[in-house]
Amino acid sequence: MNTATKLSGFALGLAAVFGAAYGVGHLTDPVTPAAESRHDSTGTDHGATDDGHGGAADAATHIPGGLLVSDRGYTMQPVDAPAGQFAFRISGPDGAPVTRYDVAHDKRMHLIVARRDLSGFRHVHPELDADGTWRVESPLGGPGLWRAFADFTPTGGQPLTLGVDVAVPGRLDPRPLPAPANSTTVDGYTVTLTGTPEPGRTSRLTLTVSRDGKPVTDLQPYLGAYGHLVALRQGDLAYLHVHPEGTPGDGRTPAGPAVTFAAEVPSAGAYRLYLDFRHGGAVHTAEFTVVAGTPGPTTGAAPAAPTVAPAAPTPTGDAGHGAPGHGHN
Ligand SMILES: [Cu+2]
Repeated sequence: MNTATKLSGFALGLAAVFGAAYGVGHLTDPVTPAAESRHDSTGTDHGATDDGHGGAADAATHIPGGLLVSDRGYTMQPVDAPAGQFAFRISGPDGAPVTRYDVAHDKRMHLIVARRDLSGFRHVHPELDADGTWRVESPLGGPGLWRAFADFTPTGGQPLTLGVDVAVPGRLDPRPLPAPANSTTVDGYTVTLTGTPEPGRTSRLTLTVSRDGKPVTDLQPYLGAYGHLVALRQGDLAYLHVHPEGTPGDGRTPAGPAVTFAAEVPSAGAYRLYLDFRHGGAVHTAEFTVVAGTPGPTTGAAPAAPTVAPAAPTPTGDAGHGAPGHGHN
């Protein structure tokens, strides 16, 4: 008994040390000192998962989505596909491909991809074969190291987001993360962002859509909402998917111009936000860089990207920021 108690005490100590070491290793990442001081709420989760000695399942429920290729018995496995197609399976706790999924936001599977430099974001909906293979026209828009996220709920299980790296060969010019901005343009729309995410607590983010200087008040429902917001953390692409307050047709949610989200980011640092909205029969994606937590010197992860500035919006500073952020194709 005593031995067992000591052993588990020792194991806990090890986990804490691993956690601390992991945190130190990440000081060079684009995480501000404020994030490190908070790392008891996020960093130790990584450490506890890394150590692999028991408690990993618990820890996995606390770390952000999309960082694990396998969680709670479910594993994402890319499979060979014809040129121009992307295919994968989800294997279940019994090792066999999962073929039964719950519908969430109109779809059984949401596949999100982005390059490791946060460019090239796409959100698509694959089709399921009878053998449990998901197939879709490849959303990978060119060379680079991509992260592919499968966002789904296996029937009888809990919602999961698994992530896997996929390399597309070819010449790649890593792109610096666009500077933080409160306004961006896409497909002729201007989208402005109010609110700043705060690490570890819920923040309201409101995105307002206008076109030719006029508010857009006839947004069209897309996957059961007037907007879908995905946030990816610079450095590890931790994944966050948020749905807005209110549902189309509930009698109190206007169809624009503002769509409000309640979002909680897991740490301080830089994030790329991707807002999908539908108007004129097409889905548009507006992208923003935001810095959560205490504005500070965020050092770019990519050698070529030393330009992530603290969130200090200036009225005249927005013009150049939006367009370069567009990662499509
Ligand atoms: Cu989707």
